[in-house]
Amino acid sequence: MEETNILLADHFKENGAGHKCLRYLEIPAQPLADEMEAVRQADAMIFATQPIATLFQALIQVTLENSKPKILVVDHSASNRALICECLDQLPEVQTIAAGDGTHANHLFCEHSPSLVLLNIALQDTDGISLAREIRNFERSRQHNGFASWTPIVFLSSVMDENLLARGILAGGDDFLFTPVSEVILLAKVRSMLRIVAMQQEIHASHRQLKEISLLDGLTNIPNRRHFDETLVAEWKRCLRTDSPLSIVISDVDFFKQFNDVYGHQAGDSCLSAIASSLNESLFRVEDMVARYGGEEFAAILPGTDTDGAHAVAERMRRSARELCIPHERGVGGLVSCSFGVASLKPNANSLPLQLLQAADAGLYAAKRAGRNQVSVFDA
Ligand code: GH3
Ligand code: MG
Ligand code: MG
Repeated sequence: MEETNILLADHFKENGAGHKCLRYLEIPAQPLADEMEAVRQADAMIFATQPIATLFQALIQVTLENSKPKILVVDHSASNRALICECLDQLPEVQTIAAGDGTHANHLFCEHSPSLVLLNIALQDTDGISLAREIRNFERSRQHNGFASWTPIVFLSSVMDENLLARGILAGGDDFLFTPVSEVILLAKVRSMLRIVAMQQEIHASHRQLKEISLLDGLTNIPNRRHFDETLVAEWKRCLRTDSPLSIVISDVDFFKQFNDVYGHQAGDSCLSAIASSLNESLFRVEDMVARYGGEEFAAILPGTDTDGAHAVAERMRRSARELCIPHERGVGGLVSCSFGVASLKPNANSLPLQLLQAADAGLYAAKRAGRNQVSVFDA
């Protein structure tokens, strides 16, 4: 389903002065830089001076309207556009938008991400084949998670020309309809294309879901080792580009074998879950992440953070795990604890992420030897 941004505002002045937002409701939740940005991105604005029931009614209405598939009709003739749109109005489950030239069509396509384009091959400022090519290039440039969307394009043409048809398909078109076209054929064709679009969306959604699952640890629900490795490579490159420091914190639960021996493996699993949550909640920046690195080991990536900052974060993580107050009769002071190794460096062309990991691991080893339940920094 297409994203819908709805801005709930208690008052708003068009010049931007003195406006104040109650809250933003976004699907999916995404922090916005500022209120004006929210106003720019919103699909609808609802004023909170209205009764709450009216507000929610309007919210539902806008969301439903926005979730309808849109069909973009592109034809230089206003009467043709009107005829096609009138015919499509027979499908209450779709919304129609229309453009008379290539520039406007391009603009509408980028703005509305329609589900289907009905495109007259003869336009005045460009030809339909070039526009189809532009649409495909735009879709490729917007690839997300390795998937580029593919919006069906059906050409409308008044001439039956095999070569033109072949060129249209090569440029990225999916089908041809010869005009004038009967309502029955147009509606049937639109239905069949929308069915393919719906199937494509289902495949994308399950691909997204699988991708998410493949990056999460099944027991603790925090990122897994694979996610950690991918993020470390990406953040390493980013810090190299921006000439900023990168820190790693590796932690390991103290005397965990004995915890399992005394309390059982299931209690061990619950303990690991609780520790994962406490470590995760100790990170305040969006770019920070903590992953399950191995059995009872966790590792955090702190981009743009130097040694002192990383030490402070590791100390916060240590306290947070300790404050869970999970009894451990053979642990440090009768409670579960973790030890932490910290390493930090500014990535350069001669260094590798492995160096940073090894240094953090050496720090962890030092923390264990020094008595556990503590943080140790190691120079990378
Ligand atoms: P140290 O303080 O030196 O780290 O001692 P330790 O006992 O924690 O270290 P050791 O490496 O000897 O033991 C780690 C234990 O963690 C052994 C293993 O059974 C347990 N463990 C690893 N993964 C899991 C898991 O998913 N669930 C449970 N319950 N235990 C796990
Ligand atoms: Mg271990
Ligand atoms: Mg351990």
